[in-house]
Amino acid sequence: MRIVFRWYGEKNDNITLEQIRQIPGVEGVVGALFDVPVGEVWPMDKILKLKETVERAGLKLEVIESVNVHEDIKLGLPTRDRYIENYKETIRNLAKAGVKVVCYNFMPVFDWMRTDLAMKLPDGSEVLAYDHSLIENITPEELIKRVKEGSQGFILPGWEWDRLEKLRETFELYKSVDENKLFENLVYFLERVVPVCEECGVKLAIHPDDPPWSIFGLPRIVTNKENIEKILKAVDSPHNGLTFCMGSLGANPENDIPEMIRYFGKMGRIHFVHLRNVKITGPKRFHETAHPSFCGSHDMFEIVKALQDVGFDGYIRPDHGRMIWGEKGRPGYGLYDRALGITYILGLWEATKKMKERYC
Ligand code: DNO
Repeated sequence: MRIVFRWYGEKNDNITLEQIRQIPGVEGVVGALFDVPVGEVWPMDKILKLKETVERAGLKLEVIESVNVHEDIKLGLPTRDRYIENYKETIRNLAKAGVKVVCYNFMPVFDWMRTDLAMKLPDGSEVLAYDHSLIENITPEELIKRVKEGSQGFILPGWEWDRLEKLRETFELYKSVDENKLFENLVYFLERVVPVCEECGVKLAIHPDDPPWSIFGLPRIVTNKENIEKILKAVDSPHNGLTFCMGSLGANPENDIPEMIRYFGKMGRIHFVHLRNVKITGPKRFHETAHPSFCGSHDMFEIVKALQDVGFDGYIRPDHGRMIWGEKGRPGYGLYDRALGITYILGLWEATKKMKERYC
């Protein structure tokens, strides 16, 4: 297991590489270029500059999150081929710079979705929260406004405001794309991109839909074991893998997280893991919490044990944390609670590993 930490770059993050370097166990950062428009090729010079900056701080840049997929690819429009060619070129460039895993998602219009970016917990900390009943009563425009106001001026991953301005048009186009069509469009994309990944040694890792159900009537297809298996088998290559985001999948109590880890882990298809806890408080209603089991609805011991049992040796990062100790920053991506998350994960990892070595 290799621990990495998401970092938004010198201009976009209030957390420094020097701070990240001091968190025990962290080997590298999960980075991205945020100034390249979605669909365009990531230029080699910009990738190399990011790599140099990261390496100068004694860290590695082996995981990218995300190279976002252009909406025309998800919609299956005739223009998609141009964007797929660009995607392939980006993968080649990233491989040349030593990147091993590329995380992406295939969620229509919106990336991750929350209805509150700063819900207060009784201890005074703030977390991201979701309540589906609120989504049912507001328009997508109102929701975007809410998220923008809660962003505190930070770029939020996957929420490109200019792209979201064309909302009406995009929703119109999605009227003819149901789950089957979206799946076909994903397979079309994978059939063309995975061979390039095989050639240059990059592992593609799809991120589950967050939350794992349809919102505003849009199709979502990376939501449970059955759907994920279908995607992995449609293009049956180890380079067509998964970012196992347990918080996303874990918002639906029907997803048995340790079992899914065992299943996809044994297939060798989990390349990247996001660990965080959520507290499910009702149907399609949850809020995020600190990482430990007693804070949320998930047994983190069982989850780490499942990773240990399948011999997981890929990358793992703490996912969203709370805002604590007066820290101001990008919602979900503060320094302190994610660092606490890492030490907790390290503790569980050491314990499950030694138990296995000594008692099994
Ligand atoms: C949110 C993140 C997502 C994730 C993308 C991957 O905080 O987990 O934005 O990076 O869905 O493409």
